[in-house]
Amino acid sequence: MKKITFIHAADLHLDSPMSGLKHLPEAIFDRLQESTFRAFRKITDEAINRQVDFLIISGDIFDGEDRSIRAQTRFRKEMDRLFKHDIQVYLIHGNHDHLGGSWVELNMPANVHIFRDNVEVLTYNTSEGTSVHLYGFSYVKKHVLERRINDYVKKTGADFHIGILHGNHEGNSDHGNYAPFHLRELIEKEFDYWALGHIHKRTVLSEMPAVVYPGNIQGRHKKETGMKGCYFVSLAGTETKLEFIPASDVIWEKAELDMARSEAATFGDLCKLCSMVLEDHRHEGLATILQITLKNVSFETQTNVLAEELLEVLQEQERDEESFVWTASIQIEERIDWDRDRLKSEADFYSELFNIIDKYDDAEGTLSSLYSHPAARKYLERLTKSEQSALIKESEQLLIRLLYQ
Ligand SMILES: [Mn+2]
Repeated sequence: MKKITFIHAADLHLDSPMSGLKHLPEAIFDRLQESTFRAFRKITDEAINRQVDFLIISGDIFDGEDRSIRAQTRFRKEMDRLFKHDIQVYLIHGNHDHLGGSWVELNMPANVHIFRDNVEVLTYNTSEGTSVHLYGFSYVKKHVLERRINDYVKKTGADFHIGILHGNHEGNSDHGNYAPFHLRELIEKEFDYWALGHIHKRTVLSEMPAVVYPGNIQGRHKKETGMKGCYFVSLAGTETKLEFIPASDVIWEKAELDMARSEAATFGDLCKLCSMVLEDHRHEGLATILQITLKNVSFETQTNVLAEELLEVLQEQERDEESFVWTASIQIEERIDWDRDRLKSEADFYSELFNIIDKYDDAEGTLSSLYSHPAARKYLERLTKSEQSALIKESEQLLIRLLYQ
């Protein structure tokens, strides 16, 4: 039976600057800065150990269009290792490392096949006589907004057909709408596998045929949570097998602690409780960056002081750990132990206040002086709708607290 195996990865974003995280202790920041390289190393290790036919990388190999020398050198080192093991690499460049940028070019070994700016077909043959056609194109500029899917035309004469595409599955608004496509359009091509890139969240859009976003290989900020990696794929006859391979060296995670259900009476108790949460999130040999939310914290607690001191305790005990769980933030949600109706019956003032809060729809206007501040605006991302409503809820709680105490 005709058979091939390969690894499909995407969005390596090698040498991501991890901006906005410079406040971390040096050792932790260094670990993060190395993380994209270490994650990629795990992938090439797997390719060698499993003796795959080839590795596919579906765009955004480099984070910056200048393709830092550091990133290219480290990437080439991995390509050389694969070359020695006779493993081919098929790659396309995406919106981050598009061909229009300017960089100092390091030559890659002969096993690395880079698709150019028009969809082209490359052929791979195994020694057992199985043949594969691979289709793909690289971004010539950052913003490729045109539909490119019609340029993929099946060329007969191979046992397997694999489409490689960096683009947006239409309807996904979290990522730039580059080279958009509908799933139906991919399926109509009658390929055996679609190796997608661009969306950083791992998603299998279809299983027959397999249409796969492996996601990025290493989370780069608090919104890219969980273990990330690549897929080991085997195509045998008409059967496709997918196996996820974890690759991240640093994992971003979230934890919630419900104080209404905990026995923590003192600060010491709370520290102990949080330490247990840290242990639950420790992954041997890996690093974790954790955001903790304490829910239902009682009304009387001095929340600012609590969060600050707790954070210090939790961070201090992790400083020298190899497999650290670094608490990046402690979010405190107070217990709502007042209800609107009761307050309204106490004074008309509260009815009016709640009315204003419910009708309020100008978070952006209120925050505009912050967002136009020359120093602050560089670090701020636009608030999403749900972040805005969380902020309004928090403000309500603060107001009631100040008014009622
Ligand atoms: Mn990307």
